[in-house]
Amino acid sequence: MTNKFIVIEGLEGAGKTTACNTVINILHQKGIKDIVSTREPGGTQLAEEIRKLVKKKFKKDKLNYIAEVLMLYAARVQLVNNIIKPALLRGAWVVADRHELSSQAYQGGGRCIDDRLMQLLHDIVLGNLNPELTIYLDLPPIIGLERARRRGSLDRIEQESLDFFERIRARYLTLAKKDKSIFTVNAAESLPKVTSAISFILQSWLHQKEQSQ
Ligand code: Z5A
Repeated sequence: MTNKFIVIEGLEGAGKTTACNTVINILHQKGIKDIVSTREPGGTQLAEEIRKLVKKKFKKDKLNYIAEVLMLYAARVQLVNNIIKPALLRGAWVVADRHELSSQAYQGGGRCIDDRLMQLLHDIVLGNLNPELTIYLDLPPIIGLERARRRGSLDRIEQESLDFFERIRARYLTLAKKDKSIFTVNAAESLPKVTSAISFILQSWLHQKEQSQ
């Protein structure tokens, strides 16, 4: 069920939204029409409401990190069951702007949430649903935050310390090293270079997929 599931990952300002559009354009050029694009947290009516809560800074009620991870998985379980799984089951492609790797990096790496809770949430919410291809856009957090800052005011998570984002990046890199389905792109390069790296990875992957069928 999962072999048409592509995920784009990375820190803020890494260029994920731009990369998702590149992937979708390449799939369109291949004649693929049934493509569902998602973003996390979000992508369903309820999950979009959770997204607003996750990004909001409450003056008198600091968001507990366990509450944060539970909210993210609550949004994910809605998206997975109501959008992603039905799309994959009918044979559509799914192109996702963030998925579970974000939780592993931000909540597991950044917030230092216990591995046992992360594993439990993974098992309950995703079971054996795995993306076939993940493109991780790697860049130093200082560059990504600067890009995000240029776009407007920073949300609750974006206002965290540089240390927090360095831990997230380190976790992304560790996870990418261990998993052959994750391809790392240097997102500090210029936009045309990043786009051409993504295009190369995707075209090679699609070619290999066609050969093995
Ligand atoms: N979060 C979490 O903690 N745990 C989870 O499990 C999940 C999420 C799923 C989602 O926020 C927040 O939730 C995020 C992690 C957390 N919080 N933080 N911090 P979001 O979706 O609003 O934000 P984002 O995911 O970080 O996306 P973004 O800031 O919109 O960045 P982006 O999509 O990666 O980049 P972009 O919009 O394509 O590009 C940003 C700008 O940079 C834009 O002006 C581009 O033209 C420019 N850009 C892009 N690439 C380049 C290059 N190569 N050179 C120069 N300029 C570039």
